Amino acid sequence: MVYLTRVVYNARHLTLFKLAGLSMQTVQHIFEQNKTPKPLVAAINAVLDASKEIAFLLQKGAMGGVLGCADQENVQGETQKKLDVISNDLLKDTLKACPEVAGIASEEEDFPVPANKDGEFLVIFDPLDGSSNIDINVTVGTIFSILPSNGGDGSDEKTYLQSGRNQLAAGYVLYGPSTLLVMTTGQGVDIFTMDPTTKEFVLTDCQSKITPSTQEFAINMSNQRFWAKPMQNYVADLLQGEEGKLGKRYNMRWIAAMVAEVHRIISRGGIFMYPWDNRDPSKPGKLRLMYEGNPMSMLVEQAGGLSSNGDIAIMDIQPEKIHQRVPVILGSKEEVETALSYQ
Ligand code: AFP
Repeated sequence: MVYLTRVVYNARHLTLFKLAGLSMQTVQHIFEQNKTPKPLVAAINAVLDASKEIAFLLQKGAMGGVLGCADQENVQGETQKKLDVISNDLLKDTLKACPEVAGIASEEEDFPVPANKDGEFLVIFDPLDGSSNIDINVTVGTIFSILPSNGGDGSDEKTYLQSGRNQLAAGYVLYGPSTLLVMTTGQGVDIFTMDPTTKEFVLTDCQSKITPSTQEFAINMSNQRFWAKPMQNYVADLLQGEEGKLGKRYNMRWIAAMVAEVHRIISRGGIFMYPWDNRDPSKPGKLRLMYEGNPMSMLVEQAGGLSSNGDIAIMDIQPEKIHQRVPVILGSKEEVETALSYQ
């Protein structure tokens, strides 16, 4: 009976795809179509293999015994969730086993980890972004960025300190009601949905574009008093709606997972901000440049949006440290331009 339901469901699923003008193209078809170099495909596939395991563990939830805290902190002093540690280990082990990968850097690793001496790529990732959402069964995601190793040693932090413009691929796997892969190799942004029966990522939206204007913003309003004056003024004008100088009514969203906020913006437009604030002078913003700011900026720019630290494009920043923090303003082009006009 279950089998029959599945057959009927899959037949209907295929029909829907045909109706939408999309054939059942897997991510591997798209790699071939885009002529993505084979070594890069191997590195991306390693990330995808690990992410499928992570998706499986997340689906098991409390039954898998993986919820809750790990009784340890990462290099940034944040309490790690068990799934932060497990996801990091899954990605680390899978990437180390991939000969094309020279080294990895992760939010959950104090220092870069060398992998293979002749590897062509450095893979930088946030294994589980938005991990405070895990225990409440809300969306989280794996964010990744792939840089050339330039023959460098995967253990040397300096080899990783390349601007976001050097990224060869960037993307995220979103673990929500469905598991999605949103990725770019510099030829636009494609969205794939993981078929729960075959575990294949199937193309469900190609060449996604962010609408240039929006009436939706995302910011953690509880930090308002810590922001710089220009950001306070901009958000005050957003709140004024049609009665203020921006002349339109805005809605607000906050999921506490950048990966989900960026996905909403790619899907229907919006602006996301985690601006500079004065809570801790050693942290100019909460988000991390190398594994949050840069990969998300590549996706946003490839989808026609803008991404800035309030001063310059995030991908133009020359990184100084692997765990460097960065203020972030990104999303619909016109709205980001408006926000930047206040700075
Ligand atoms: P965690 O992965 O540690 O939960 O942090 C998520 C995040 O880096 C980013 O994804 C969110 O946009 C932001 O932090 C949420 O921060 P708040 O705690 O201020 O809501």
